[in-house]
Amino acid sequence: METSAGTNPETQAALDADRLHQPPDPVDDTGANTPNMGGGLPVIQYWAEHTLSPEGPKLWQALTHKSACLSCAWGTGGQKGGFTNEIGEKMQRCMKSVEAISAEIQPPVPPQFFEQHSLAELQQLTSMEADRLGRWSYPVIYRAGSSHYKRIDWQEIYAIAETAFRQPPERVASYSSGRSSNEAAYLLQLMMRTLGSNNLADCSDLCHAPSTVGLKQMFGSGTSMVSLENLKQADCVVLIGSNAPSNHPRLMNELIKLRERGGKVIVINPVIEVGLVKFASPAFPLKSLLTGSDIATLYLQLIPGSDVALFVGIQKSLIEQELIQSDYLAAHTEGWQEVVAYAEAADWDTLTTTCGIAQEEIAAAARMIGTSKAVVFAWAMGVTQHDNGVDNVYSIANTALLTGNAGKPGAGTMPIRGHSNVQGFGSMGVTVRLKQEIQQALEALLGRSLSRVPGYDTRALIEAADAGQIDTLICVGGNLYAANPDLTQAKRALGNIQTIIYLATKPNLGHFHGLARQNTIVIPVFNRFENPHKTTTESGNNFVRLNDEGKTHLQDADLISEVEFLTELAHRLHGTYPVDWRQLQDTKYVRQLIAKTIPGFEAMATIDETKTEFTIGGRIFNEPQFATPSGKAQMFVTPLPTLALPSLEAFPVPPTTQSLVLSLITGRSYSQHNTVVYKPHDRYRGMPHRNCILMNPEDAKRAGFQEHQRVTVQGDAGKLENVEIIFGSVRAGSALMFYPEVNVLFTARIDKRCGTPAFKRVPVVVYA
Ligand SMILES: Nc1nc2c(c(=O)[nH]1)N[C@H]1C(S)=C(S)[C@@H](COP(=O)(O)OP(=O)(O)OC[C@H]3O[C@@H](n4cnc5c(=O)[nH]c(N)nc54)[C@H](O)[C@@H]3O)O[C@H]1N2
Ligand SMILES: Nc1nc2c(c(=O)[nH]1)N[C@H]1C(S)=C(S)[C@@H](COP(=O)(O)OP(=O)(O)OC[C@H]3O[C@@H](n4cnc5c(=O)[nH]c(N)nc54)[C@H](O)[C@@H]3O)O[C@H]1N2
Ligand code: SF4
Ligand SMILES: [Mo]
Repeated sequence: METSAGTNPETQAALDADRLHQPPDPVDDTGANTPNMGGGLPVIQYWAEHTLSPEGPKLWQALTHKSACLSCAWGTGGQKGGFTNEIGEKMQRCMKSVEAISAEIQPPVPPQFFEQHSLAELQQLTSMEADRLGRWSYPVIYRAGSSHYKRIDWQEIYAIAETAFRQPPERVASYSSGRSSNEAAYLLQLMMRTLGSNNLADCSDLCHAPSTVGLKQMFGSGTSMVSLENLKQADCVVLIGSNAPSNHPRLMNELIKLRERGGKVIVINPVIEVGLVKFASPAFPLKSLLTGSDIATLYLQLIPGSDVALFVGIQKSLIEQELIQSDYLAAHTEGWQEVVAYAEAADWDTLTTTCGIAQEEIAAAARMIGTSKAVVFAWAMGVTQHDNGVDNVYSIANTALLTGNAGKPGAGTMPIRGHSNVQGFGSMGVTVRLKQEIQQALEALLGRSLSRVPGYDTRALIEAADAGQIDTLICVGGNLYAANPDLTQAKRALGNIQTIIYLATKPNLGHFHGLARQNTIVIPVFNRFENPHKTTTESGNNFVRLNDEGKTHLQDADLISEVEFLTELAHRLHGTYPVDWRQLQDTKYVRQLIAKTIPGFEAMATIDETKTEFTIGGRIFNEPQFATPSGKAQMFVTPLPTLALPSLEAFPVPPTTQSLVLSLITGRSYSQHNTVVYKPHDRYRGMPHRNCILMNPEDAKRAGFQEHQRVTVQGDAGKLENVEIIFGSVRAGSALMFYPEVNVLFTARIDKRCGTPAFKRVPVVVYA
């Protein structure tokens, strides 16, 4: 096994002896043979090997449990069975779901483990090794000055937590990641806001916040306006900055079906992702599995960070080809004149050199969009993780509006959301941008106003902690440490916080590196299919799932549900104000409270009886009547980005003959879930281990590098050494590496309107 951080041999031996739960590897580990399509037989092989292995029965139990898939926000599973999508179609579970469940059904971390392994040893672990330690199954504490994590009992946990949360509300904060339930999310924000704190940082700050902010301003609603039914009526999909074959595999079924009915797919991505060219879906065993289905009709391999220039170019071409819908614009939008004027005035040379796409190709894309009947614009992190992420979103939605593709069936804007319940967290009020309606409802519940002190989003939280302004932090899931840019700062910042409480299912790097100044507590929690009570979640398409209660496979374990922990802590802090917190341990009452205070969730009040999963009201627009005060969509001019990279002199590198400044895309391999690595290699991109840089062969040639040469990659915050060069189809001038490891390299710029870091265009120098 390749380990980039170089685990010391002793730790490695101890860990191996303890049991590294390593499921059989279905694919070629060398990464040498890259497939010519995404999906395909390796996926079936993975399914077969896992479901027939000793873990098989547990896996099937989880797969068939009536709950939403843990992995992505496409939202497969729920009351109609684990394999069913939102409109009742079967066979919708993908391999990523199996991957996620396999990690959850690992054996527990053994009872004596933390006595035998010091923190120093644990800090040597890679992400994958940390995950493979097993499931957290009893609570532990790390006290400053100690060498080991130690078991702790519940009385002491509550005593420490209660004291910690009695600090001034501005100095208390939470962070959350979108895997927990709506009920846990709702309780978290209610507990925090009752304390007087708005510090509700969430992983969405690092993710789709630009979509939420941009779409809310334009349409009055920050989520997708497209339902799954609607997507089925589209005859064109523009897929921007998304690696859906890996991160939202079931979206690929929809693209295959769209192509089969004669529709078109325009892919906009600086990397040629093999699965976006051709994808073989197990859902179409005869038609597609062996030969693969064509996905992209047109693939625009733009320069990273230049999406605004490309979309203004498309707008300009739509105007030139007389394909804009002036009647629609006049009737249903505001601000369109400025957007049209800006595109008209833009200079073709500037547009094409900024985005690196020829005018003819831009014109072809415009023609496809302008002549299709119903176009869906879908996007993910390639759009949002930039310092102009909100502009990217505006420019896409402007293009939708110019062609009348918002507010009709089969068309609209569709951010492809990340974590399986990240959108639910936002809906429940876990956000620093609380909707006014929710604020009013909560103020009525509390009988007083909420604090007006603005809350810290994720980056602001790290900055505040770095400045010594945070005493207490509760993390409901996630890996705050490794998800952030500049890991040195993240570690230092967390180290300034007196008390950190992590609620988690599995160990991750954050539990060993993100340590508090005084006490770090890790509380083991049930996952979605194990909770002793019902929960709900929300998909990226605004569909609310009801998840049945379940059981854990962990024997003699001391786990708690997130809901139980949060209500007990809130009870100790707030008594019975403004609600009887302990009564809320029956989650039915939380759902009733949600129905009363969260707009669009009225059906939640009776979901326990009706078992009817539902689409949230007021979000899917089938008519061009939007949720803005005027009912019209608001359009905004999007300034073109300036994409110059710093020169070599800006980096602290030794004099060298061979070097190259590149813009680095950081993202996910085909075998990881965010900061959690499942397999070291990425077979679809031909990267045999984590410590690789995917580079354009022309760039390499220019700097005199060979493939497989080992180089140093240096950013403004740190460097990674011994990085192997792998040639791939990445746009010249850019390169790709994997997070979380790559987060040591840089301090990211952020888009100030939403706090989201520019993870996708990181200036680095590569040198021999
Ligand atoms: N299996 C699996 N599923 C997941 C996750 C996971 O880690 N593993 N994570 C979940 C989460 S939280 C999220 S947010 C999503 C992430 O899903 P994605 O957004 O698909 O994930 P990324 O790996 O960040 O890939 C972003 C894509 O954007 C492209 N890109 C980079 N820069 C640019 C640019 O400037 N412009 C354009 N147009 N494209 C660009 C990259 O080449 C890449 O193909 O997936 C969710 N689902
Ligand atoms: N360089 C770079 N950095 C990035 C990104 C990037 O593309 N590039 N992407 C960003 C994005 S889009 C995101 S969303 C963030 C992700 O950031 P996070 O959401 O903070 O990180 P995850 O790795 O998803 O968190 C995984 C951990 O969640 C815990 N967990 C899993 N299920 C549950 C549960 O049911 N309950 C509880 N309590 N805990 C659970 C487990 O302990 C697991 O180890 O990373 C961001 N960071
Ligand atoms: S597409 Fe997403 S939600 Fe559906 S099964 Fe796959 S990982 Fe789960
Ligand atoms: Mo995300």
